[in-house]
Amino acid sequence: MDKTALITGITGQDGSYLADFLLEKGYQVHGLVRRNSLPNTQRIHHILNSKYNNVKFFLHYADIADSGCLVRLIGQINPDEVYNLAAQSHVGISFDMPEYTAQVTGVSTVRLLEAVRASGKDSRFYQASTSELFGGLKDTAPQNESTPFYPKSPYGAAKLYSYWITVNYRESYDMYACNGILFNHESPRRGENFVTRKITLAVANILAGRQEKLSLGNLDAKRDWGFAGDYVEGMWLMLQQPLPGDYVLATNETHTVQEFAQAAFQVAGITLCWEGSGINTKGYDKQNGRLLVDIDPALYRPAEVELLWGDPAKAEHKLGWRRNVSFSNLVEMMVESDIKMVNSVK
Ligand code: NAP
Ligand code: G4F
Repeated sequence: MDKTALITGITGQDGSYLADFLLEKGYQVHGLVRRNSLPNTQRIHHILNSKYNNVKFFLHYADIADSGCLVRLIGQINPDEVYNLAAQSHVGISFDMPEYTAQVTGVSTVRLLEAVRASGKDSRFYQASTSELFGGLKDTAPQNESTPFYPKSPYGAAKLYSYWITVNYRESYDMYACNGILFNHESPRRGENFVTRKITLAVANILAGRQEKLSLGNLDAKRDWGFAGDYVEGMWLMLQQPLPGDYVLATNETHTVQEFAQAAFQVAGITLCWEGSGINTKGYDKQNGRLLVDIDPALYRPAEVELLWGDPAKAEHKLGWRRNVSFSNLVEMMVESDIKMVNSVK
C-alpha cells in the first residue's frame, strides 16, 4: 500500500519540493495550509493543477498553533510520516516578533508531537531543525552533530526548544523522531526576503531597468548554501532508517554574502568592483562605474551569526545522502529563473 505523509509548511519553499518528491515516490500527500487573505499556494500551484490533486494530494486548513486541529488532522489522516516544516522562519524578523516566533517555531512542535502521541499510531516524525542552533560559535567549524549549540536569535532559541523536545519524545516515548539540522538551502522558490533571493531578484530587476540598486545588510556573514531540492531527499532518507537519529545536511563549503552578490551579478554579465568596508561598502559596475550595491545599516541584526559551515559526513555515510547542485550552479539557477520571471511580467 502507498504510504501517507502529512507536511506542515507545505506552501513554503521546502514543503513544495518535499511534496513534489513524495508524490513522485507514490505517496499520498496531505498538507496543512493556514488561512490567508490572499492565496498562499503559488509554490504548489503546479501540483494543484496536476493529476495528483484530490487523488493523491490533499490540503487541509489548519494552523500549527492550534492543538485542536492538529489532533483532529492526525486522527483523520493517520500518516505514516509527519514532516514538521511550518515555522516563522525568518531570523531577522524573529527579533521584531520574538513571542510569536517562540509560539509558532518553538511551542508548536510539542503540539504536533502530542497530537502524534495521542493518535496511538507509530507515525515517523521529522523536525526541521537548523544550523542557526550553532549560531554564536566562531571558532568551531565545520559544524557537525556533536558541535555545541549557541543560538543567537529568538528564532534560534525557539528552534533549540523544538530540537530538544523532539529528542525528548524519542527518548521518553520511543517515538521514531528525527532532527534534520539543515544548513541554508535556497532555490528559485526561496522567499523574496531571504538574502539569496533578494539578490537574484534584484539582479533581474536591475537588468530589466526596474530597480536602481540593491541595498543589503552585513556582507561579511558566511553561509553554507545548498539547493533545497537536494535537502528534501535527505529529510525523507532520515525517516527510512532502522533507527531514528539527528543529521546535519550541508555542502561543507562556506561563502560570504558579498561573494554571493558578486557571483549573481556575474551570471548577468556584470562584474562588480568593491570599494570601502563595513557599512561604507559599495559595489560598482566595473564597466561603467554605476553604483549597484550599497549598505542599509537598518538591515543589520541586533546579533549576527557570522559563520555557518557544515560537515555532512554522518548523513553521507549513514543515509547515503549527497548534494548534487554546486554553489555556482545554484546561483546560476536562481538568477536565470528570476530573469525569466521578471521578463514574463509586462
Ligand atoms: P518558508 O518558505 O518560510 O516556509 C514556512 C512554511 O511554514 C510556510 O508554508 C508557511 O505558510 C508555514 N507557516 C508559518 N506559520 C504557520 C502557522 N502558524 N501555521 C501553519 N503554517 C505556518 O520556510 P522554508 O525555507 O521552506 O523552511 C522550512 C522549515 O525548515 C522551516 O521550519 C525553517 O525554519 C526550517 N529551516 C529552513 C532552512 C532553509 O535554509 N530554508 C534551513 C534550516 C531550517 P505560509 O505560506 O502561509 O506563510
Ligand atoms: O538569507 P538570510 O535571511 O538567512 P539566515 O538568517 O541565514 O536564515 C536562514 O537559514 C537558516 C539556516 O541557517 C534557517 F534556519 C532560517 O530559517 C533561514 O532559512 O540571511 C543570511 C545572511 C545573514 O547573515 C544576514 O544578516 O545574510 C545577511 N544579510 C545581509 N543583507 C541579509 C541581508 N539577510 C537578509 N534577509 N536581507 C538582507 O538584506
